Amino acid sequence: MPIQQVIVPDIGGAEGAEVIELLVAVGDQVVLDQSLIVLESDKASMEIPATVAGTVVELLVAEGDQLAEGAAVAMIDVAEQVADAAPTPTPTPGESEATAASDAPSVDDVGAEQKASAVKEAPAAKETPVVETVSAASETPVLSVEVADEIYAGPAVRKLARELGVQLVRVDGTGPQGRVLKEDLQQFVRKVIREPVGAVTGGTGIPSVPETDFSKFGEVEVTPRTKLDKLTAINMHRSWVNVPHVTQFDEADITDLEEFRAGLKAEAEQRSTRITPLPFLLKACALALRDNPKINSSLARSGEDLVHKKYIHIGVAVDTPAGLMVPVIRDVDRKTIWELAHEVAELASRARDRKLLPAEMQGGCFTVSSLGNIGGNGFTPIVNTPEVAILGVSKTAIKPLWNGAEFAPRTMLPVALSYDHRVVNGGNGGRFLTRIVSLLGDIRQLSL
Ligand code: CAO
Repeated sequence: MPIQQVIVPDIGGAEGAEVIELLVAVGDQVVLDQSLIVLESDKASMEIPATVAGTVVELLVAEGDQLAEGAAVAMIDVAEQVADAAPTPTPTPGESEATAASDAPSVDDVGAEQKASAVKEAPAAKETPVVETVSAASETPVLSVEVADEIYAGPAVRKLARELGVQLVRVDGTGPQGRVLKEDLQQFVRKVIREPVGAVTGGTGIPSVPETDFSKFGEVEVTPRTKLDKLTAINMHRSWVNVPHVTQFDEADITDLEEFRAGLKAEAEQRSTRITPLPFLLKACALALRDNPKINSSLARSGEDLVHKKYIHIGVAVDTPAGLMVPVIRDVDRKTIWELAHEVAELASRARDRKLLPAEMQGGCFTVSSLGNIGGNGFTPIVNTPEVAILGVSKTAIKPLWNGAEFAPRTMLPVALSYDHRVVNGGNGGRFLTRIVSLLGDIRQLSL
């Protein structure tokens, strides 16, 4: 019978990939595509498959060897009857190790047993591709999987999965045809370890995003994220996955406010400050919070109670070179527009210089995120938990507004209110936003 050499195929240019595991020994029978060895480069681990079915007559590598594309791996005495039965796609044969008894057989073990018999009855495998099958009809399932589900993974990965107690059905495979690779398993375990206990209470959980090697597609540069960026990401993610968000949109006619503000410029200079629409917005929010106490509350952790705050502290999102910071202005309802203007400028400047104290970023009841100076006509801000609502402010535009007799040019400010729908219902949100719009449209009310 002809003897054929198996070589390392194209492994994406990896040089010096190390042999970390031998999956077969001399004398073993192998089927087409059965993994022979596992290579690990600095980027990935990969299993090198048999290119023919037959008997391994010589292994040309040892653990620890460094291989590149074209290196000889093994000599296989080709067995015609097995080669004929070679299944496609990528089979994952189970051998003795895959069927090793465990106290509680897992879905993987069940599949491995099925494959072990598939190897023995190789000719029949042509009709039935040799892949792991999790079936509701299986006699010893440990997962309540309702549908048949194919799992592709090599023996080394299966062995590791068994050692770690991971059911492969739960791991997203990123290899060819969804094959589960060693790094998929590692990624899965890392994710599970990071997940807070009890985070997933139902449904299917949050599927992970597979890792992408962007350098495969072009030049890339990797830079470390700032601590602040990473913290913001954690907070955003926490809010996004815990809070059912609803966002309502409106526009405030701030023509009169803008006229009034223009008239304050000289006084602002005298006071060595600037006056933007933001202090007016803060004041309007404070009054609207006072009138709508539900928006000024937080959900108790148990979910049983609402915590009503008798104070009105508002956070202001500040865009800084290091990332997003949210200093909190205390007792906004008791401060004048000048005091608020001064405090916003002072806190924003210290945020940009990274001079804020932790206490100055705590205790907020509500947040205002103004992108007005940057642009856009609307966005959906993410609630800054444990607060229950946030106001997103966009750029003003002059628009024609019907005044009952004619269209008149008015300065319109787009506002968007996102809220936690576990606490705030549409009526609460609608009344609150309408109040803000009405206060901004009639600045006389702001002083009341
Ligand atoms: N429409 C049009 N112009 C606006 C505006 C609006 N809605 N809001 C502010 N402006 C104007 C200001 O009036 C000012 O112009 P003048 O000096 O001519 O009056 C100019 O834009 C610059 O304002 P500013 O940004 O310096 O001051 P501010 O009080 O409006 O905002 C601050 C302060 C700290 C909120 C802001 O600088 C900032 O960092 N915004 C970004 C917030 C952010 O990133 N949010 C997203 C969070 S989620 O990723």
